[in-house]
Amino acid sequence: MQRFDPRSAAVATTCPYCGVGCGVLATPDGSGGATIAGDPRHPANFGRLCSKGSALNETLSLEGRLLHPMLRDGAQLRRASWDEALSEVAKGFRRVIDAHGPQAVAFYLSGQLLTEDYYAANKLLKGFIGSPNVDTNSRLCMASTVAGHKRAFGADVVPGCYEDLDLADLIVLVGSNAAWCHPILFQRILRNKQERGAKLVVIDPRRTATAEEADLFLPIAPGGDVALFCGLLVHLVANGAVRDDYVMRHTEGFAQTLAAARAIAPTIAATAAAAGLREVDVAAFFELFAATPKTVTAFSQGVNQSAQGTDKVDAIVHCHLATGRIGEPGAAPFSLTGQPNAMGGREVGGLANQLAAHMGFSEAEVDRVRRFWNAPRIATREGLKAVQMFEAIGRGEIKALWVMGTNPAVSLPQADEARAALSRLDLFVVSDNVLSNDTINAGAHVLLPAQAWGEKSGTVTNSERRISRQRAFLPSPGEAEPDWRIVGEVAARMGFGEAFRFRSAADVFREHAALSAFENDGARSFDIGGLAELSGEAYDALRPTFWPIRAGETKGRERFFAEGSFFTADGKARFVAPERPALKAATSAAFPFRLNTGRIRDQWHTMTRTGKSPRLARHLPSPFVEIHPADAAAAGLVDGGFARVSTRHGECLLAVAVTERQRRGELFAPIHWSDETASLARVGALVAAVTDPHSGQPEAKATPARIDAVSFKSHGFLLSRAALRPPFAELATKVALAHGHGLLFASNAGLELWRDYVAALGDRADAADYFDEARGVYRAARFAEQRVDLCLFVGRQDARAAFDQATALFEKEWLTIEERKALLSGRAADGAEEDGAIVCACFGVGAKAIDKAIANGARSVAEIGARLRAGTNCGSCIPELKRAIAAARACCEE
Ligand SMILES: Nc1nc2c(c(=O)[nH]1)N[C@H]1C(S)=C(S)[C@@H](COP(=O)(O)OP(=O)(O)OC[C@H]3O[C@@H](n4cnc5c(=O)[nH]c(N)nc54)[C@H](O)[C@@H]3O)O[C@H]1N2
Ligand SMILES: Nc1nc2c(c(=O)[nH]1)N[C@H]1C(S)=C(S)[C@@H](COP(=O)(O)OP(=O)(O)OC[C@H]3O[C@@H](n4cnc5c(=O)[nH]c(N)nc54)[C@H](O)[C@@H]3O)O[C@H]1N2
Ligand code: SF4
Ligand SMILES: [Mo]
Repeated sequence: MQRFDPRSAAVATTCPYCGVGCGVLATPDGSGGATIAGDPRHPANFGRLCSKGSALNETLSLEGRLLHPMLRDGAQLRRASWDEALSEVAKGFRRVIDAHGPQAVAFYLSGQLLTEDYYAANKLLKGFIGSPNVDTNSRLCMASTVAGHKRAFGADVVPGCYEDLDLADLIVLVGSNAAWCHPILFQRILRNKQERGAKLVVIDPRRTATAEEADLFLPIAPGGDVALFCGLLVHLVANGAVRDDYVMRHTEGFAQTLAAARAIAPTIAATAAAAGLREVDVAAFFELFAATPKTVTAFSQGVNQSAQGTDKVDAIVHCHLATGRIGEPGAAPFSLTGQPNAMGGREVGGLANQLAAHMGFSEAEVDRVRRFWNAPRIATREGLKAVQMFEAIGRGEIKALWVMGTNPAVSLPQADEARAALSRLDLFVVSDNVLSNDTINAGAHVLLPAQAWGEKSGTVTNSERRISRQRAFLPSPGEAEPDWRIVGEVAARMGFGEAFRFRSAADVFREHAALSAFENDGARSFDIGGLAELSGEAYDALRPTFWPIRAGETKGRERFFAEGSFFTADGKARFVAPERPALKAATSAAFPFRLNTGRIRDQWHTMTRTGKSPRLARHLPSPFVEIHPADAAAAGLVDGGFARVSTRHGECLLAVAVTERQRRGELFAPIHWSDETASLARVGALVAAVTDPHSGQPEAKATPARIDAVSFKSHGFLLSRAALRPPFAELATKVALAHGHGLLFASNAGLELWRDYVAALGDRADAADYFDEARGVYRAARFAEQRVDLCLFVGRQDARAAFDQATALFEKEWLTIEERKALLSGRAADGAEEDGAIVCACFGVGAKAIDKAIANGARSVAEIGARLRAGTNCGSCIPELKRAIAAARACCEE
């Protein structure tokens, strides 16, 4: 944990990762780095940070950063001036518009842009170029929630706030691995459990770290959620838990929806069968829910990323509407948003089916925005949603694309096709922070350097509708510029300068706030007119604020709908009968498994930032696929071996992790690795691009797949001061180190090849080798001064344990003779602590040390914390500490 001196020049900002939106205090060190601490005054986290937030200081280096505009010259990118690059973009768009019309231009944006950036980009394309084809990675993320909210509430409003998680007596997490993905909220939930005795139910096909903390865990079959919540609605009615007064006064459509629910899940037995659950578990859940007025049901991608995501969202919402558990302290359906500004993007209208400021494409709304922007060419109909947008690019209908703040060549479903489509573009512009990612490498014509977290300045909105400032605390490097300004410069060069006269982020924000209030008589939920006249100083000093905050108001609103007043024409909420639940794509003899995809604790998306952190790399350093032991045995797969996972759309080669946490017939693979960091682990390439009919969100968690064992002659790793990429490391993953480069690999090359490779690297002055042909082992180390310069391990076994140990030695400034010997033996030096896989990222505490502490008598998380400090800072590793204690106990009892 870093020491933080509150009197020093700390800047209060917001974490750039998940939608919890934690406040961060960053104290620049004057040489490009900063000390990071949680902001005790921020209402999202009250000073706490998770492992990713705590490691932000390790992601600030300028290595790999895009610092100057670049233009493509044949196969190469060359540095260009801003003027040249911007003119190229403006001229290119103009050329495409003249030849093919404005709809041949598209922008693909991101929930990691600031609200100001998002607003400017949306205004340029929809308002002035006149193309509706603006969509965002939120289509892959929150679109089903948006559609579900709009259908049920008449507007995209989250009815509750984080405090509800502290006040609820029952928290239901559906399709959410909050322990890893919203860790600080999860800790609030655990505190409520501990201090107030709240109950936790977790509904997920996998026994996740989140599930391990649950009082009741429902290992649901993929896609079983609609049936489960239909069954719950039926149960609530049958057991008198419905609030008839609320339903009568504030809702429409209850009877039809109940009839549909009865057709889908008439009884507990039918529900259990449809959801792949045990009847006792379903009954226990229903009874708990029926009996607990203060219930929050929080949900995330297990709900949204589904071809029935909108129905899933509303099936949950229905149970809250029926019981009147909405907008009351401690009672609400609650969407946990993913990205730091997923909400801001929804507010500005960054989705293709929205225009701006929660307005759509009705004639009256188009007319209103047209007048406000003074934009005669404004788009008048919905644009193409992400998946359709990339299909249109593939067909050659969209000819110019600007990608801002997202990495679609990795994150879109059927990512190989999406990537291939990019090569058809006449003009392909990317604004990013990095010089290289899979999207840029798909052939971008123009690269525009955007300011990154710590350099940029503006606002983001978190999951509870709270607007917070991100503030710059580092100088802007190279020629990087804020995205809103880059957009404005292109607009000016296209002749729209008048509408983009923003001098600061505050200017953009004020206009956005004014539009939200423009001719808004209360019919539009999103109204921040109260912030439309903020002075520059007030904007700089803005404290986290809930929306709405209307003109004349000084305080936002925490909760909605306790008294009805929905944003529909008649003020009533809508129950909407769901379709019969079914996954879109069926499994078959060729593709008998279901591939589920998602996140791990210590990486963020495509790793352009977290991938730089050595601390975060040590938890799960390389790409893998999880499979149930029985399925593994049947397929001839072993833990630590390798497998080819294939679907109709692509294939990956992944390490095999055999685990009881996985259901039979299902696979799970994390989404983080790309061609930038690994050889064949772009999991998006496997995922089918089938989408929800209402939200257009792809079903990223249930693609039919097959898995086959693959074997390599050897496994190993290479640690080196300079980046090396041996050509015969066929399957390789880059692993961040503090003072060098790590590569975990599998290879079919013979040992001699490896020996020759090391020999060819030169200098044998201070060298040690170990060659054992019979055992298939080759190890080499080169020393310079007192430290390791290079270390190579090749062997037949899974190299992970040796890797963890060698990494620790590699990072040392000088080694003892003992340690030098230990390095090649693959065993720890006498007396030295062996780490094992890092469990506690904050203090670098490994599994081995934890097991040892338990063996020496530590019986609880607190006792482990007292001995090793593990789990005492961010708490992200507490579920794993508990698992280790339980494992030790089970082992003793055997
Ligand atoms: N560490 C980390 N945290 C993150 C991110 C990250 O990259 N890394 N990304 C952020 C973003 S953008 C997002 S959107 C959030 C996502 O946060 P989460 O939604 O919590 O994360 P996921 O791992 O995508 O999926 C959640 C769970 O849904 C389960 N699931 C799959 N299918 C079903 C189903 O049919 N029904 C149910 N009930 N569950 C199912 C999966 O097994 C998985 O455990 O995380 C945010 N936080
Ligand atoms: N199979 C499968 N696919 C998924 C998911 C899944 O669960 N399964 N989840 C989906 C979800 S929920 C999400 S949110 C997406 C995330 O997927 P992406 O958005 O593609 O992933 P990131 O790695 O966050 O990409 C962000 C890019 O923006 C850059 N960047 C960061 N900040 C800025 C900035 O301020 N300005 C600019 N111009 N660039 C910036 C980064 O360097 C990086 O290249 O993945 C989706 N894809
Ligand atoms: S929970 Fe972690 S990743 Fe999410 S905002 Fe807070 S510190 Fe950042
Ligand atoms: Mo997301």
